[in-house]
Amino acid sequence: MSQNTKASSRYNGYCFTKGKTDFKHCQWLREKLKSERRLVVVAEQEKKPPFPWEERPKGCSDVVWRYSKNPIIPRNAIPRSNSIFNSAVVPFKDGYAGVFRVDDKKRIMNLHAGFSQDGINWQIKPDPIEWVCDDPEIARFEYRYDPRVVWIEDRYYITWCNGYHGPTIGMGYTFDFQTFYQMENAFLPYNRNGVLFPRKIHGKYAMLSRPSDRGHTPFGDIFYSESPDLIHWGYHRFVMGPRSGWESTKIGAGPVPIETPEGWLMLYHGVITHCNGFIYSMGGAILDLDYPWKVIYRCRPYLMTPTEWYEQVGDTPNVVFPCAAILDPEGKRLVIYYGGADTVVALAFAYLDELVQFVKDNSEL
Ligand code: BMA
Repeated sequence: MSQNTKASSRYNGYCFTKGKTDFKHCQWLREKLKSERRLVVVAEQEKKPPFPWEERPKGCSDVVWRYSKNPIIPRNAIPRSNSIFNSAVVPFKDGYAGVFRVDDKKRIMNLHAGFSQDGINWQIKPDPIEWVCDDPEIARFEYRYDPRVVWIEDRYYITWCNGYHGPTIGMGYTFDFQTFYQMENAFLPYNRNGVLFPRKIHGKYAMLSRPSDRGHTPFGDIFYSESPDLIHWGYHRFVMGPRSGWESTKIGAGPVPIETPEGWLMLYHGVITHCNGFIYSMGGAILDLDYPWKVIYRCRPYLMTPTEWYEQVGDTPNVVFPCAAILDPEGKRLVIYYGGADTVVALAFAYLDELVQFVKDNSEL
């Protein structure tokens, strides 16, 4: 991957100095590019895409609020889809790109690439991603779902729940959202909700995951693991587990953790078992920047629970399942992409500083 593309993508929204939510590092990068006479690239970077955003509605006091035109992606957005949900997007070139969970009309779960100018109106490719992979054992398809996407160093990495004799964490990467390369599965089955951190920690790649079972898993804790090469994983550490109320059955990491001065903001899903089944809500915690298995704050109330028709009615009622969050170029506004009722994709918004403060003010460890 060329330095040019690397620089451009870093500038486009995922760039922080250690422990600070600002863009000083990017400023530095910009100056460096200028001095290296790669001004064309800098000019390109300045074509910032519109940020998907809507202000908090009047009278609403929630720290996270929903987009008034939700859902943004209906279940039938492409001819083959039964449902499109639990999907991940990132800033890309002068717009956005993403990897979408599409369950087709045979009810096969697979991943599709998609593109958008504004982060709200999406064109999803009609056919699933075909992965380039040298090893037929790994390339063999069972199912793929619940992707996360993150820019690390020089490319976009994708993690997802991959069928390999049961669910485990599949991994791959792309430079351009056209050609996708599949890597080794990160862990043994059974595991779900593999979420990479956006930078190395102590010189190692880092991932959150949720060991599980073959079925609808009535348990689940979040663990942290490290790797020198994104293939061999170890140094496994317990992060946190379920606790009473809305997160009493199981929990799992959601979007890629967001680096803030207070620590890594981890949005996650928590599940309670009701008479009618599971209810999936979204919660928030802040993890230590250097030792992310140490939980510094954990918000006691949920941040969002299914209350709207597109969260309560669908193939699986009562599901809010966040898989991506993008911070605006100023590091202030956050847009969260989540699946509604295992059927559609929806948006929610928050101010990062308010959200961090809310998690702190309402924290119980
Ligand atoms: C989990 C996963 C998610 C899904 C959720 C609610 O186990 O299968 O894809 O959104 O259940 O059904």
